[in-house]
Amino acid sequence: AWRKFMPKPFTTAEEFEKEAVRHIETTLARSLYNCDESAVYGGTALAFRDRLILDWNKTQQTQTFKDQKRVYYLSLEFLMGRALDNAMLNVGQKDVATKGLSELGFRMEDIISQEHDAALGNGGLGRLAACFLDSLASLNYPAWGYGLRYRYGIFKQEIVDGFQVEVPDYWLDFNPWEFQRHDITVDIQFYGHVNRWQDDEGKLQYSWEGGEIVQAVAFDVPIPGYQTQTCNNLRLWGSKAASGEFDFQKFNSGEYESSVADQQRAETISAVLYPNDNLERGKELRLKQQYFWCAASLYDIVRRFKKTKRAWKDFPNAVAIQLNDTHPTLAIPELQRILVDIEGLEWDEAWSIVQKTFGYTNHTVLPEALEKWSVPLMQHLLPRHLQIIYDINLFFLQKVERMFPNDRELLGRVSIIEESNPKMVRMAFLALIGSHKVNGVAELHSDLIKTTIFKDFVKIYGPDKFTNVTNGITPRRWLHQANPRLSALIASKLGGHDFLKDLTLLHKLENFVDDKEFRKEFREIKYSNKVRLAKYIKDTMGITVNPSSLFDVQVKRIHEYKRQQLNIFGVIHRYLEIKKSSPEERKKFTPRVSIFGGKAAPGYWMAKAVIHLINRVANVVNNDADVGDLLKVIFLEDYNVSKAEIICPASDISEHISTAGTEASGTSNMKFCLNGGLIIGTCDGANIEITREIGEDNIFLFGNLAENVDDLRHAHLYGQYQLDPQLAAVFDAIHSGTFGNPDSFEALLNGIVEHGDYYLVSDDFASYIQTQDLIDKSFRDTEEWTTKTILTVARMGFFSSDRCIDEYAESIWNIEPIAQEKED
Ligand code: 26W
Repeated sequence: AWRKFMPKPFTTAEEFEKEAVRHIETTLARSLYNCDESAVYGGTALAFRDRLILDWNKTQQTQTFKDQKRVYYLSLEFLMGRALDNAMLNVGQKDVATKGLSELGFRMEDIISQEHDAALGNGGLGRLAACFLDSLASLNYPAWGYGLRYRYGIFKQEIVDGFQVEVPDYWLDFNPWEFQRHDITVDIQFYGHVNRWQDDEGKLQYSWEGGEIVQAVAFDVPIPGYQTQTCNNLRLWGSKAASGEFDFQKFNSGEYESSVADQQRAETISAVLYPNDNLERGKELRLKQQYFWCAASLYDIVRRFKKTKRAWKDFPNAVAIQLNDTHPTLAIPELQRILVDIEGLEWDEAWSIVQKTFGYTNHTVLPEALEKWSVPLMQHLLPRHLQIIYDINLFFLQKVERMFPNDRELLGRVSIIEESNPKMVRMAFLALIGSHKVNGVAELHSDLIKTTIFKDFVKIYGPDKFTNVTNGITPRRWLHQANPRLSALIASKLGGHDFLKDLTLLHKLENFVDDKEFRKEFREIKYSNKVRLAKYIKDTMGITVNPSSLFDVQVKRIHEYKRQQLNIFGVIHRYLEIKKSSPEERKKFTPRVSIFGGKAAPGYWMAKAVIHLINRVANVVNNDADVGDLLKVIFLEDYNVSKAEIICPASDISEHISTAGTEASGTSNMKFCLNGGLIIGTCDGANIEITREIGEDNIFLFGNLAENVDDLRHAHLYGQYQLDPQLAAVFDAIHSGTFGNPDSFEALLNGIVEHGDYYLVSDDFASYIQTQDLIDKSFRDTEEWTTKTILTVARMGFFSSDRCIDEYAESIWNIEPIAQEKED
């Protein structure tokens, strides 16, 4: 009946202004005569939010009504970045709003940049989750994300005297994109003990009693699809003291302080994102976060299923749950506990439901990143779950024993429990055993997990349990939003923006590779993106860089395996070459700007030393009159999603140079290529598939192959170790104090010279330098370079996260999109 009262979304600039101004005056209570950019951001966001909410409500209603199978994406990280621009482009009203804002005297760019990044993630894994949500909604899949509502996202990075300093990222002052659901709360239990008894039929029953309760509160975030009415939901859980927990006894008996302290302790669970990337630290609070979020999410999913009154065996036909790495693995014993202890199912029946429900994505083979939790800690925090894990393990090992009798060593190798002191629960094994499919994130990576960490499990389950889904990125944010001019140029040639929904259409650009006018515009767009980045560098750092120089970019988390040290040693090598050449010889150098960005985990000293070295080198090189425009070194502070949107369209070359076999996929490699930048890279992760798609002529590969890495490492430790002579010259320069006190870099150099060069920096150095020289030559040939960059863009269609999500939907989740009703 109330349909006739439903608000109508704005359609013209004037209607937009009316809505925005109304929100500024009333919702935000800001008078128009002291209205600044932040207020206008608020009004604009709220005007678009109204529009989104209508789609959102309708989508949720339709999904409930249709009752098709849904997928739930469990991720401890969602690196969303800003929401406004994305909302405007997806809804398709950005032009209207831009006109409206300019009539009010504001520039759209300035308004967009008022928004705080939602930085609830570390790096690749969190950003992948965000791209997946965009694709799921754009393809009309019924899907929810589940995560934690951290009050502090990844820290803000400041560079002080060349060192990284971490500053807390409080981002919730004004966040119009979340809705607290005061009515949706779940009580989550910790600690306590297990009671065991026999019921009337003599069956053993278990219940988990006592301990403490923390309340989970739902915060919902709308996820709009591109040019569709589908608007999915991301549910983030915040923690607070359970109502019974805020102890009125204590409160009244004068223990006000301790009752407030209880409250704060509860809120600590969702306070802060752990800033480690690819490094496991085993902290109790992290385990608490994991269980809190898994238990709340499962309770929610089960509650929704129970409303449909379907039989339990139907659960996997209604629900698919994807585990984004091992962080949500506790969802497996938690579902088993709900089904057996609470719902009264038989163990085997429950376990078969569990296995059909879950899928597990592995994102790393680095041993230091594999999660293990100590048995005593789990016993203390989650006593019933530990029992269940032991039972899962027992039944699993019995099965292995029957398949491979008398292989004790095999049992030890595949056991979920590592027999160390203390004993440890191996989360990756639990995730694998509790899922029906395990996938890697690029072909090489998916092959590697089958021959290394999960080798024994291929024998046990057969190869079909393992599959590959090569990562992708959303072209909406990473092309259309980040590079609007390139998107418009492509649209003008392909007759519209359909390629944003089917990225393989880009291949038609090959028809224009010889079109003079097109080539010129393509180059001009790259140049203007470089001018924009140069201006950003000037404004934030006061350093002038020449946009005609070759822009060489490496932005990603700082990690030894990603080898930013190889890059900076290469820069030093170049500097030494420039210094020793005559003024005449100097004319032959291709002017370069080496741009770095990325955060180091706060306790990762080696990564911090790399940041320090880059900044020291920058100081020397940028102030050396002999060098001038030939070389500039820039370390961009606080690399994040919104900065990536400026950086990715502005590169000529980007570096993806991890030691072969260490980078599971990489996704920024895709972002740079899609924006017409070329790659210098190793044969690692998705670089290999990028090469296959775009052609060997259009990528600069170098270095040793994954298959040789073990032998090389072995040779370093037990054979004669020969430092590459050009690298030795670089080390001499560092030792002689060219870049300040060499003591700061002792550990970094010793890792290579004394401790076996685990990441093969020296082995790959000559090949790296040679390849960089090749790039210099190629870049000077503007026509050749233009052809390479156009062909690269044209052939990147495969790397859309839409393709990736369709593969998950088909081969892992078995879900279908919701048919869209035609608009009247
Ligand atoms: C427990 C500590 C910890 C924290 C984060 C361990 C591991 C992680 C992540 C799995 C690390 C990560 O982000 N991995 C990256 O995932 C991307 C998306 O699949 C890949 O593209 C990257 O290659 C991989 O490093």
